Amino acid sequence: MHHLRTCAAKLRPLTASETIKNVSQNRTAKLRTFQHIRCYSAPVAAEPFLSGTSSNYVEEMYFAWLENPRSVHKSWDVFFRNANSGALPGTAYQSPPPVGAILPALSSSHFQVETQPNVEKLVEDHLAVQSLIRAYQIRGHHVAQLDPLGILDADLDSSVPTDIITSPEKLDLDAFKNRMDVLTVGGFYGLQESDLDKVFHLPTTTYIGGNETALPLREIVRRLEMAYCQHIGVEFMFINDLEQCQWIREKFETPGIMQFTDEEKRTLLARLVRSTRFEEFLQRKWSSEKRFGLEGCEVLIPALKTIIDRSSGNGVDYVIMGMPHRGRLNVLANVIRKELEQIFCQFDSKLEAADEGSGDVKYHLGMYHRRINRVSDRTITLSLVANPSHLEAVDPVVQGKTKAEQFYCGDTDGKKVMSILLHGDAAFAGQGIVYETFHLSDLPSYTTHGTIHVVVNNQIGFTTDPRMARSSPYPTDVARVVNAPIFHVNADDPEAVIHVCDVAAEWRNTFHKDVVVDLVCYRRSGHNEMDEPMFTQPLMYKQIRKQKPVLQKYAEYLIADAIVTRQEYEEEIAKYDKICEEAYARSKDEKILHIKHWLDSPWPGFFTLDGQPKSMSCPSTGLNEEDLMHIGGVASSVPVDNFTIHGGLSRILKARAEMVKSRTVDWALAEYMAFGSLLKEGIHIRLSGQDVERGTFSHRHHVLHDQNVDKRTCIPMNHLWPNQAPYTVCNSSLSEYGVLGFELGFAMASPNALVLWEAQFGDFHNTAQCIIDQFISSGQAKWVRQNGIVLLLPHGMEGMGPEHSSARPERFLQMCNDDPDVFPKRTDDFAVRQLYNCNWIVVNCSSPANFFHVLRRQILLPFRKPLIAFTPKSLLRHPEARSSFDDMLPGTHFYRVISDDGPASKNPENVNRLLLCTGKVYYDLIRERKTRNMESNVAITRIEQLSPFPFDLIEMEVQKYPNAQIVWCQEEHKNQGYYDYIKPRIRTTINRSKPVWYAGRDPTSAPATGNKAAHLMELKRFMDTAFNINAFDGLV
Ligand SMILES: Cc1ncc(C[n+]2csc(CCOP(=O)(O)OP(=O)(O)O)c2C)c(N)n1
Repeated sequence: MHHLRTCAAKLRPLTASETIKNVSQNRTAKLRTFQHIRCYSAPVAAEPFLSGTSSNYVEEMYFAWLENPRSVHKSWDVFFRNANSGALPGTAYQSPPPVGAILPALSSSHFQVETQPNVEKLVEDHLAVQSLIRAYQIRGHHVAQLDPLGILDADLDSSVPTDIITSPEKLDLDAFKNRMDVLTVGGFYGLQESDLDKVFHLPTTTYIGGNETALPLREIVRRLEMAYCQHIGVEFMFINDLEQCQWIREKFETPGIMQFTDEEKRTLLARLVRSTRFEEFLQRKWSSEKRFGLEGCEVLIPALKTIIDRSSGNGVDYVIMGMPHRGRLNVLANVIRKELEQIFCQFDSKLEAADEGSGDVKYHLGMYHRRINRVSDRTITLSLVANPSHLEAVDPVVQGKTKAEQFYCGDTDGKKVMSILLHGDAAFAGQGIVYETFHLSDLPSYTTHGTIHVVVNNQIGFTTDPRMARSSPYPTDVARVVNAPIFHVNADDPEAVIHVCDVAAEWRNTFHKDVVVDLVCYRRSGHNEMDEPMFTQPLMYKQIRKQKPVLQKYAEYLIADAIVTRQEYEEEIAKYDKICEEAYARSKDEKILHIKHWLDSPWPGFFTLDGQPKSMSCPSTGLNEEDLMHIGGVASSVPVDNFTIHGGLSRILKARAEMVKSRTVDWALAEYMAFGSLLKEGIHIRLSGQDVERGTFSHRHHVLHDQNVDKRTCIPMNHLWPNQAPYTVCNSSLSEYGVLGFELGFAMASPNALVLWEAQFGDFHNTAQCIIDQFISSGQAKWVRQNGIVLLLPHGMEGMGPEHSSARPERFLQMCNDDPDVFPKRTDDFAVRQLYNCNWIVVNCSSPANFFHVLRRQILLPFRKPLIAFTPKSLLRHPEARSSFDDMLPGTHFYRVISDDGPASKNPENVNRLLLCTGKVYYDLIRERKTRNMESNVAITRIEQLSPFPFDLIEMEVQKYPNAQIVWCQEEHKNQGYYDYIKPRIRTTINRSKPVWYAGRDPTSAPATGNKAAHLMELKRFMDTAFNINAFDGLV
């Protein structure tokens, strides 16, 4: 009963997405017919034929029958035919004809089919065997011999699945015979020892038969053991695509599939020699240096090389890689092929840095190298992306860069550019960013068409045992969410590793989907070479000490098989050692460390030959009237025919048209103008984030949706100019860490693109803090790598409560590198030079025109810096937050500071208070000033560019109002917002000649009150202080 219910559940009608994705049209139609006619709620008694039958088996048979009705037993054929033609429950089954007639295929087999008078038993046994085959396919990996040390279970579970006829010591094939004893007590599926020599027909869902369509059970089990329970554990049966499952089965089940030529074996040995001897060389020369060696997973190098060789052979010409510390030097030397002397000289502490950068070369800097792949004989570019210590943080960055490189070379399906991500087992399981990155893998605007993930699963994380480090059986289980096949492999079996890597590369080439190679290995030393692992892993390390290195094992095997001689092997070692020694000698001549040689993404032609900006000026960011009008026209229309937009949107577009007519822009239109004009100049624009297409606040509407045709959309921005650059606007998954990392990577690839990430609300940026801290704010200082990414962070205290209010400007400002106590050198190019020297630019614009200019400036600057822009919410619709075309015409530019131009500025000596502020609070202040009739004695100056701080302009402002008290006004709480950043800089500007007073909310822990009345009360108090001329009397 239970079985049939499960069966019924499994044969449920497929959901729409399942049917589209997973089943061919044909099969879907049949399935639906079948589903429609069958009544699964029928009691099991209605189908006595099925009682006790494995539900999996029925499903399997059904799929096999759909593929080819002849592939199943005749009785099943009759059953499914009857069912499909509408037979009532209980009437579909017909007794099968005698065995001689029903198994014609078997008679041609060289195995003897035993006469079986009991047909029911025959059917049952076939069901059992087929269930057994499926059990191996699903659960065989749980018993595969994956741990080279033989002490841990890769799935953290020592038990053997009850339905698999096996026991853990299966490597010894002689012992295997004894294990068939298990059958004597009856296997899970009811098979007996006496069944071992019976011949069974093989279903279409297995390839173990090779050319045979039937095999004795003994042989079936042996072949299943060979395919699934040796040194490779294949996890794939969760994939709900029959074609993909069949493809994998074929790659691992086909008898003799894992065969290598002698030449391939010698290449593999030579690669292991390089990998192993490289680590040994470093150990000999720098025995007290950390190098996060690869010992215990030396096979990683041949593994990666196999993936690259095979992918290159399939047409890939650019591979972008991201990896952690473990084995990084070895990968640089032997996969990317960075000159060895350049690596060795990093160990010289006396090496002088030729350029900025913190000299963090060995474990973090990137690399870019083009060379000929000797196996495919094609040119290949390899890039290793610079990464911080923060494990896995580089994953989305690599994906973004890969996407960008694909985009720029028109590689729409990932045939030319691909990524490889390397992981440690503990980090892969523990870091949430891995999950976030996987979730980008199949999204149209984020997919890189398949990433090959390689896990260096040394079964330990720093000192932590995997049993304390994860709750999932394998460290790789996260990959299951995207239906990526996972190939676990014992890293001490190099040929198994190579086979798996070959299959992984072929998988990507065939299906363009992610795949995981889990190299189950060990770590010969501690976390680094100075670390004592026996403190915490005594037993494991006792075993490791006894462990023969994989090179030695493989060499002995090849020598015994006469594939190489001992002498050849020793010569190979001597040859590589000599290469290392010679490079070592050359490395002594390296006196200067050029970090610029370690760039993962060079921008050819953007800088001068010695890496400097081509100028130290920025042209006007203004635009001619005609272009403004044209962009405005497109922004307020639907540029395609027969396209029905929503009535509300029609009104919005109409209002835009009115604005254009009156030569004004609001925030959304200013952004449109900036984007549209850059597109004309050939600058690609990519705006990504949650709901950015419409805009969280429904102000943007960059993608129009036809109200009558499902999924018909129009992006007017792509209809602006005949030869414009493309505009990409994409709603992202609900991830900040992953998506911001991705966009940062996208922005890395080219300086000629404006890449923007918008947070839904600014406060959400902190779930991407790692990308902000480790890459955006410090990337250039650490890795000499510029990046012009723009962060749009909606910010503002609008009584919405502690969430959604603050984008935490204080955090960004605290990370700015400008010195609060030093007025920068006054030069003619002061403003641009300041930008050149800063780590990022922080702005809070108060007018649409200024926002327009700052966006355009990002591209017109002769260098790239990240831009952090706090963007408004209520100002999006504020009637006063509008700008005239006049403020955007040629000759206009971004204002770092906007001075008061009202009555106060006409008689500055009469001004007794200068209010300095930034962003939206300006509108509250001017309204209040007007209400209080203080327009002639209170001047209000806006600081639009907070960092780098406009020391020069603030100096002028202060000097202009000699009799004024200086008050910094902000709506944020005192310990938040801008005050702590602004105050010391104003003090430096005025040479500490006056106090800088504060008007705003008191310090608090939460960014805002949750009570609207309290919010308004705070605002009133703030205004009272700002406009009370005596507020600071008596205070010093
Ligand atoms: C996000 C993050 N947290 C903590 C660390 C500190 N850390 C460095 S290596 C390491 C262990 C990593 O284990 P695993 O991922 O298995 O890689 P392995 O070193 O074993 O190759 C830890 C916890 C880090 N680098 N990054």
